[in-house]
Amino acid sequence: MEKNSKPDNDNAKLQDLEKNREYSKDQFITTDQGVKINNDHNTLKAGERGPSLLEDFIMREKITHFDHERIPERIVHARGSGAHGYFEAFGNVGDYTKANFLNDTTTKTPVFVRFSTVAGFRGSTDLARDVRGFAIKFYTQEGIFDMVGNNMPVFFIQDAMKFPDLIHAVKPEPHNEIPQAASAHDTFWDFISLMPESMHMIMWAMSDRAIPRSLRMMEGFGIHTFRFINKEGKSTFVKFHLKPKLGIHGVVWDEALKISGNDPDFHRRDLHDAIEMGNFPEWEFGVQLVPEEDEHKFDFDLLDPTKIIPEEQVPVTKIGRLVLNRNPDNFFAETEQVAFHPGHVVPGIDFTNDPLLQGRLFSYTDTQLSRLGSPNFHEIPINRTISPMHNNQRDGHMRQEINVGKTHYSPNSLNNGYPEQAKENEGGFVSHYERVEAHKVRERSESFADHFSQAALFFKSQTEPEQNHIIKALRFELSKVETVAIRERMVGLLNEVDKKLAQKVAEGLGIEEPSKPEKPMNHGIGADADPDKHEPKPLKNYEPSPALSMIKNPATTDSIETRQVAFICADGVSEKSFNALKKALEAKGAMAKVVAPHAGMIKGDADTQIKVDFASFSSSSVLFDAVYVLKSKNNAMLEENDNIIEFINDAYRHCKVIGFDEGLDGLIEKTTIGNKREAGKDKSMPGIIINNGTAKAFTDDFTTQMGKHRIWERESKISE
Ligand code: HDE
Repeated sequence: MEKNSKPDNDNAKLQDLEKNREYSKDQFITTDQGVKINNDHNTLKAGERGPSLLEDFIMREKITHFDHERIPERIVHARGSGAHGYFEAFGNVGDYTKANFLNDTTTKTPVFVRFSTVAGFRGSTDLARDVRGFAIKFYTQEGIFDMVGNNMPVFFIQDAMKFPDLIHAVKPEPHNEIPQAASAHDTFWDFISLMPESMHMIMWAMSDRAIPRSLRMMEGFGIHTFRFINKEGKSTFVKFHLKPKLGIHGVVWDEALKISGNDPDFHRRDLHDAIEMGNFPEWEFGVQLVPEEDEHKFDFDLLDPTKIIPEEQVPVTKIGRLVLNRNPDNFFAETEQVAFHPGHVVPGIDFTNDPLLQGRLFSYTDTQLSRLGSPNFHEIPINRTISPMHNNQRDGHMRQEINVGKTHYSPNSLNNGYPEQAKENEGGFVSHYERVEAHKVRERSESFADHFSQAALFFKSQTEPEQNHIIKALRFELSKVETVAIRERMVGLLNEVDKKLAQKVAEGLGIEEPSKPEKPMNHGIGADADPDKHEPKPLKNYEPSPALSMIKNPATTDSIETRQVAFICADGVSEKSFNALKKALEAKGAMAKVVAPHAGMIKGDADTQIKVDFASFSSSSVLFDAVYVLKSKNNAMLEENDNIIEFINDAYRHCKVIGFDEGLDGLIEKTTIGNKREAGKDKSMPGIIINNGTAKAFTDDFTTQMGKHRIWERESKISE
């Protein structure tokens, strides 16, 4: 769809937004008051070289507006990217929920989705090692439902009271505001090392899930257990899941660091470009359902947000499809001003007593009041419901609505009692009829005390390369911690999860042996940090769960759709080679991008002009999924180019598939591949494919190997 064009589909929210869209094509520039401006470039002055005049309302208006353009960024999840789309229900959950949008298969529900990192500021890198927010606003006919989730199914803490502490600890340190968008520093690990309940989440946060290849290749989770409520008022516990069509993929850490330098907007660009190209990101929306009667059948508490329900135990039922098919027209108006809230629910969905969720139910409206500045933030176009909205709330900063009539209270007789309350059978929201009888206590339930069993389950469910990545991530992070006691405490906690893991991390940190943690909660420092009375429970020995591994995950496919391959070419490039792989990639939905020693155009060996997408001096292989080096009449041009040699070396190090045309031995010799080959260290050279002229064999091999995403067997041969 052409940018700025009017919505051409039946998306009711996009049409609603149309009332607020402004198109300047063929228009004069005016002041905010609509007066046409004759000269917008020069201040009104007393003489060409004289002082500026206060009467210049045009200049004053322009500068004043500019002075006030910024609003506070989100306290967490400040860095984000959004897109419009729709949700389509499969219509198979009618027995469990009366929510219309989950049952009506004839209506596409408009959505706006915002992905985010958590810790970094608004301008920070997309590739930070961090949790990703995955927040969906469903504009349903019955009001707005927000699923404000993450790309990991558990959280660091069990009670909302600790959230400010967690966030203070992970954000840049207060004395020097360092480091940006990174958890690798003392305060974060100090807090974590005193917080055994965070160990399960730490496993996820140190895994490759924290460095996604693309926002389009992440799972999404609602985390907390919610409730579905059906027409009879019966409640079923529910966990929300989103499974990406393109599988779940990450990058490697060294790559993430380099992407941050090469293109800090990597994820934002990828999402934007994919949608512009018509490669619409897609997820299946699924639920795990647990009958209310089974609440206590698990050996963990369903209300504990540091626990998953293993998918092997309760399978995910797919109930719909989420597609993102339009970029926002204006980042600030839409992606920045969108306001999510886990408390935005519609009839058929309700809360549980998860103490983290309960705290969130307070926090999100509260935060919008300072971020967006007014209780009228629901009137901002992106936040406005498409269902009818009437109530007796009035006034406040920037009120848009003009409420007609003289009653704004209830009960009233002057307006015949309107707006009137809706009975349950008229669609009125009625909270679940849950019986609660208890003492008021500031305590954590004993059923929340098993902090290590699911952390161990996660670790043991990973494949070997994935386990190694967790070990390396922990080594990296903890090596940046300056206080040795914190490192030691962390190793002690890891030892409670998995001995091998702790041992390996300890080796990297030069710690001789992981010692039994000196009960971190009762340790000298922060002795009364946690008034939790319950001793952590002993480890349970669970069977591994393949659904927890990205590599073994049933949602991971070998599709190479939308993947980008760098074609390294010089003038005189073999057009036969070029066209053969390009065609094979395109047939599988992947793309060839030309990287050459200079920008502009290069000439093929049959004199075709080929557009260069990236000059080697302003690009890097970390921005691509695989590399193909093509022979040309002038191979020396590549051999002598250090950028190209580094390009190939990085692709090798990051375990990517690399194809070479035959006859490029001179170049190969100059790369790591040449060194390893020479030294006989890497005879089999997995993922290094030589094109000896049999086009089909080469292209088949190349695309099949790319489908593996990374050639992990190579990793063990790379020393760090
Ligand atoms: Fe949030 N969180 N959060 N959070 N959260 C915010 O709301 C908060 C938590 C999540 O793209 C804030 O509008 C508390 C869990 C996402 O705009 C704030 C607690 C999960 C986003 C807030 C949590 C999330 C936020 C900041 C502990 C995963 C970004 C700006 C009880 C299920 C939404 C804002 C977007 C944003 C509070 C924990 C997800 C301050 C108090 C658990 C995806 O209200």
